[in-house]
Amino acid sequence: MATYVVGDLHGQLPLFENLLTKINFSFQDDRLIAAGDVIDRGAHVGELLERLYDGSRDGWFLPVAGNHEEAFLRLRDGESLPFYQDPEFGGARTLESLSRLGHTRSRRLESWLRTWPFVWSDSRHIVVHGGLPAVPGSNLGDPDLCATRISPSGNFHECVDLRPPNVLPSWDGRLVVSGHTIVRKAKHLCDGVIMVDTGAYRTGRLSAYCLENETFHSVVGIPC
Ligand SMILES: [Mn+2]
Repeated sequence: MATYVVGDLHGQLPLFENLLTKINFSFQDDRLIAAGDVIDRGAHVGELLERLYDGSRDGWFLPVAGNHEEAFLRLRDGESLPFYQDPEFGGARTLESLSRLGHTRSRRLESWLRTWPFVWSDSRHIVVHGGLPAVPGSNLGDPDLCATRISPSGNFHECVDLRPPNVLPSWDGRLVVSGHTIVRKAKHLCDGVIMVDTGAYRTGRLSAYCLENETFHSVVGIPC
């Protein structure tokens, strides 16, 4: 059994399929965790979500929410988020893609997105999109603060918004694996923190980290 954490997918279904092939992913025995930002920017958001929705029902896929999922759900709740459909943020791609799926399927996916947690963890690892909010007065993070701590900007939960140098190791020594900030190569940021987002939507490089083997994997292709 292997558990992989994949960086920000942003609708990159072909790259995702290539990655599964490259790591010889077993849908029976392995698990894959997405470190948030599965939606927006890419051309295949709806199809990718459907693939992952099936994967979660079959038990091999586990999601963690990113700032893009948080923004999408707030928009759906009627908030005015002018930045959401900016080309840079890429939300129009998600709205178009979901509308192509039709009302029933897109509502089912939206309901599922509402269940995504901010953190996945086990006894040795913590997966979060941005980083762990800092324990007051220290330079260590605490996953228990993820559900409540809001960014100073007021826009997002802090855990989906943090970037280096504010991506901190956990106070309890568990390894933190995060996305959100694009790195050229998936790597250790420092002791206790791994970054896996290699910016697939624009670089064509999609990366993952295997928790059990402590190995990095990536594929390179054409982003869509
Ligand atoms: Mn992000």
